[in-house]
Amino acid sequence: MRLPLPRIYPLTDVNISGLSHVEQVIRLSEGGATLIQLREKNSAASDFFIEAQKAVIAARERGVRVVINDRVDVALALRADGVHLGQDDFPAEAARDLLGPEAFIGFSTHSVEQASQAARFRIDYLAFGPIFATTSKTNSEPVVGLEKLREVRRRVGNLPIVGIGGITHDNARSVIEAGADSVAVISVLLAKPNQISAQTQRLISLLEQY
Ligand code: 3NM
Repeated sequence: MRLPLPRIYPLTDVNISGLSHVEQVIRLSEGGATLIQLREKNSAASDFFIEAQKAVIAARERGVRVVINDRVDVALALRADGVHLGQDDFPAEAARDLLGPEAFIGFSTHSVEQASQAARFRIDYLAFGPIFATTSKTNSEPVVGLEKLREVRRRVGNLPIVGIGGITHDNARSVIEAGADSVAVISVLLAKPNQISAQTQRLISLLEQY
């Protein structure tokens, strides 16, 4: 295990923010984010590569770690800090073999069974969600809720857990209290692009006491 997960883990979203990945990285890091996932579900690999490269450079200049959603090839080529994989993405174990022991690898799970299984992989954290209802992900899985999160916490030993889905300033503490180490968020930080830094700062200070 490398560096511990920060309490907040923002994901970029060009549609929700209306901003490029690099601009989102700049604003999120100005607000205090230290780990950011670049998530791109629409653009061509060639376009995403260029955008991600700019974002990785900006992140590096600011001492921020960057994880690439889904694209192991992009993560490898850009020497990003790691990759985040979904259930149907490139297999996590194969990603570990490709990226090496230092890469930061996360894996999405949507049920207690998936989470228990994921705990056997060589991953750095598992994401569990959606904890609450979300409109940020198309074809989102059914809501899992806080009780299932508590169960996952009991089952996966000390593997770090990232709660995701519908997390806001109002419910973020409950996610940490239920056993998540970190909250992954999109819309609460990005929906108002000129408030990204302020909302990031606000969420970090809200979770500071834990
Ligand atoms: N993955 P927001 S929920 C990208 O359940 C993503 O794995 C989820 O966005 C999962 O913070 C989700 O705006 C969307 O709800 C998170």
